[in-house]
Amino acid sequence: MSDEIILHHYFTSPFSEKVRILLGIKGLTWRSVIQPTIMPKPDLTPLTGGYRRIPVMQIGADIFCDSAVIMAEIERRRPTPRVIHGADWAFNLWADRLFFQPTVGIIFGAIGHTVPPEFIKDREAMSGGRPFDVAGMKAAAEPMKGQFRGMAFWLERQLEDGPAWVAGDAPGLADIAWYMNFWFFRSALKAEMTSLLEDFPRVLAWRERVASLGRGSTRADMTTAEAIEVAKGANPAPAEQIPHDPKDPIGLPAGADVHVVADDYARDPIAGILVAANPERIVIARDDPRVGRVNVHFPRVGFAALAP
Ligand SMILES: N[C@@H](CCC(=O)N[C@@H](CS)C(=O)NCC(=O)O)C(=O)O
Repeated sequence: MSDEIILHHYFTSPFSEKVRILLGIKGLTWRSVIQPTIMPKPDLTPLTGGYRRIPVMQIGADIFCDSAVIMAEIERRRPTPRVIHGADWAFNLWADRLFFQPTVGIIFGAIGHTVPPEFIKDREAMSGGRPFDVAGMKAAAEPMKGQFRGMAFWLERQLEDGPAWVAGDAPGLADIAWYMNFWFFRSALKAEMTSLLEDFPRVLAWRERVASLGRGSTRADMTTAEAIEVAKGANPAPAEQIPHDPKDPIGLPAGADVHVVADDYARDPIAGILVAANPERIVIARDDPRVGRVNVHFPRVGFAALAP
């Protein structure tokens, strides 16, 4: 079935956990494709045109790169129950970047010395050569715990005043965004997280509420090779479904050759033909000998499209 949701991910990926929770809140069924945690990813990059991060969602020959556009597409396809309200995206970006920094610092400060050299090499290459500085992360771990605790305290206060969920009476993207960091921290360092937050009872109870939302149901797992076959046998969704905004500051018409680049890390340019750019996303079309024609979707915020 070419409209199945196929999630390319791996279990320890916090950005994938966001998507898995959204699938759970929506009660959706999805197929799970496990991708490698380091390069090469020979059955992922033909789909994405070189984008290597995780998660990636595939629906037929439409490929969604980055958890933000993945969640936007899931919400578009399955609007009820409503999970995303506009301003939630601000929480999401903050949690992906500013809240994620102390989380990563605490985790790798504690376990950095156990990380295999090939992982270190891969992540250094992904970040444009920035050293994976185990000693530096170790030294920064305690200050980072202070940052994490300070941000968790905002949530404790929020839950004191308000309903059970971060932004209202039902679980929403704000919960998903905040939760990702608690999930990642706890998966690596459960005792440390519990001790850091033991006097934040509302946060701990909320964490359990989010954890029990489920992760949707997975039909049978799919191999990476099967996912390639699905793309090959499908056509991208018609372009009319994704309006091109002529006012988009990209300043290029649909049909122009472009390179799409992330503005943070893993900045390898993804080449394609512009299908649409609008305030929500950038979509390019690509042809690949193994998968044929695919449309690759990126979130607008966090990515640029440049003339090659
Ligand atoms: N902004 C991206 C970030 C994705 C990201 O950094 N994912 C991590 C895994 S959680 C990753 O791709 N690491 C490198 C890799 O797995 O190859 C998103 O929201 O999806």
